Amino acid sequence: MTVFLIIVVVALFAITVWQLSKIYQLSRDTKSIDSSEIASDKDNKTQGNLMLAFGVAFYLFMLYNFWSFSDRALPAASSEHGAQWDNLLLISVALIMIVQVITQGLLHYFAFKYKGRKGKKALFFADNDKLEFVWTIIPVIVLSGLIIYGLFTWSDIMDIEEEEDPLVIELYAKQFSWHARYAGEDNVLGKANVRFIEGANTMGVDISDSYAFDDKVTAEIHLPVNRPVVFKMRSQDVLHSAYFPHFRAQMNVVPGMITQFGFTPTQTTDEIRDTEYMRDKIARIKDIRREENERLRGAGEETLGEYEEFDYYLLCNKICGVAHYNMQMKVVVETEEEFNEWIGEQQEFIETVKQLRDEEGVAGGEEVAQVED
Ligand SMILES: [Cu+2]
Repeated sequence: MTVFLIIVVVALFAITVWQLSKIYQLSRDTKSIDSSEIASDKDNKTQGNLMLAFGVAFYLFMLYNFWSFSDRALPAASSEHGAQWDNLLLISVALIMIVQVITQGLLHYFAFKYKGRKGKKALFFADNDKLEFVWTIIPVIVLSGLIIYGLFTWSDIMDIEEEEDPLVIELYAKQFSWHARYAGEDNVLGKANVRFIEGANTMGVDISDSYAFDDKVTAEIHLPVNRPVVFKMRSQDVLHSAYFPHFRAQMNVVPGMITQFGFTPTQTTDEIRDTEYMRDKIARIKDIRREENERLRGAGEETLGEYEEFDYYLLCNKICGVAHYNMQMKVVVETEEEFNEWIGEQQEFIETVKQLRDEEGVAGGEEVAQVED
């Protein structure tokens, strides 16, 4: 790689020297200019037509992409703030599109219309205050509007109101998996630090902190619908990013600090499975799988399993290493009763503490027993 870069740098340097020497030569002797290097009317016409053709092709390609890939877009948000986020994105993209279509369109059209012609001179004027005012003030107003709107939306989304009694869950990231820790009955997470990682205590929870005893470490995230949830995120090793696409939530997970993001899920897993969008999508995935399986069977290779149903997922959205793509955790949004039933079945961290103390043979049993009462 380094050798390749050195070769590229040397080559670029050689080209620069060659070009410079050419310019030097041209500037010294105007009579020596080869007339084949000066654009003729025919060249200009070709270039002008190409510019117009490229502009048209560009927009046709854009329309084609909208047409054929719009069904790949995410479905309506499954969280309370998601609609706000979608609106912000839609308005930003719409504005960018309008400006883009106008400016790019004019660029190509003008390049075609005002192509060079023999004897034709460009109009020269040094400056135009009115024009400069217009092209400065319009972007200023539009961008300020967008930024202020974005800031309000951001603070609305990031503001977690404690009085809404959010469910507290820790997300613990490491190469290449997620773990979740529910704060338990007291809804307060026990302290944790990577230095405490030992045996079954894979998340480094402080086993001397009594707040940790009722915490529950789980392999899936279950969320009761319509209840605010706050995720407190820690990383064991490198930078990860907790990404819940269907809830429009994403936050970096940074080693050495706790980051957080809160949202309120508004649609249960069962409800989203029952939407038209999801039924179409699943049918499409099943079709692709069926074709692929037929191909694999024909080639005598092992087939893929049957695709079952849609599930929400927590993904990692930072390229954190070789198995980054596989860093995911299932998220189930369910009714409060279903959630209570599920969380009731999860093991409390006190069990892990007991196990660790048994293994160590440390005389900590009494203290643990007290906390249990
Ligand atoms: Cu990751």
